[in-house]
Amino acid sequence: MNRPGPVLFLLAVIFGGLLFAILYAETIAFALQRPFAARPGPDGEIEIVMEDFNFKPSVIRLKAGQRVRLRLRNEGRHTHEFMAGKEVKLEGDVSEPPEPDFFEGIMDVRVEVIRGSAMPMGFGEEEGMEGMGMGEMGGMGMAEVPTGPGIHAEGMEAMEVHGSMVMMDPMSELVIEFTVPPDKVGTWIFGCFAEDGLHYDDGMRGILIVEP
Ligand SMILES: [Cu+2]
Repeated sequence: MNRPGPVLFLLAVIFGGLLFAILYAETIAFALQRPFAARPGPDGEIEIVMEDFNFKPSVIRLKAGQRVRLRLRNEGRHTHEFMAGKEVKLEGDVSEPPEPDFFEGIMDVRVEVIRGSAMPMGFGEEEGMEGMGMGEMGGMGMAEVPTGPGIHAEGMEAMEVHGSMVMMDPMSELVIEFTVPPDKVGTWIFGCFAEDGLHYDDGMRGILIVEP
């Protein structure tokens, strides 16, 4: 019986390695280009850039109890949205905004438009108030959500608002500031659901992890 010599052994290792690399090429490439989970800096701020069609970074880690500032910048050519929630479901073949809304029940939220045309909707709503839009019931007194051109109460009522979201035109910048509640610990999805979920389907999505 022949014993495999060292050369044969070496060949087997090389061949095995190659086979592994070929089989898992996609996974390896994905892992290499995938940014590590980004965390806010010492000042609590984290920058999230929107492009056509992705978010950078796409994995964000926040800590419960931390006061954070999500600085969103739309560097794409399209109007983009930012929404976060637990689970994205398909309605027919359309990806629907995630539910329940991550921001629901976060009452100390402040949304500030830094530049350009951006519109926040539905922030600062109490638990169970989801879908009520920006009406008087929306807890707007607590959340210092700016109003401006294009934000009209009637318009909001006519519009179906699924949870909290911001709509941002190209070149716009906006900050969402809030304290991460301990009951939000877990893994969430964020994404842009513009154009009937097409942006989301094209890769405009990410993961939001809240650590205890
Ligand atoms: Cu988008």
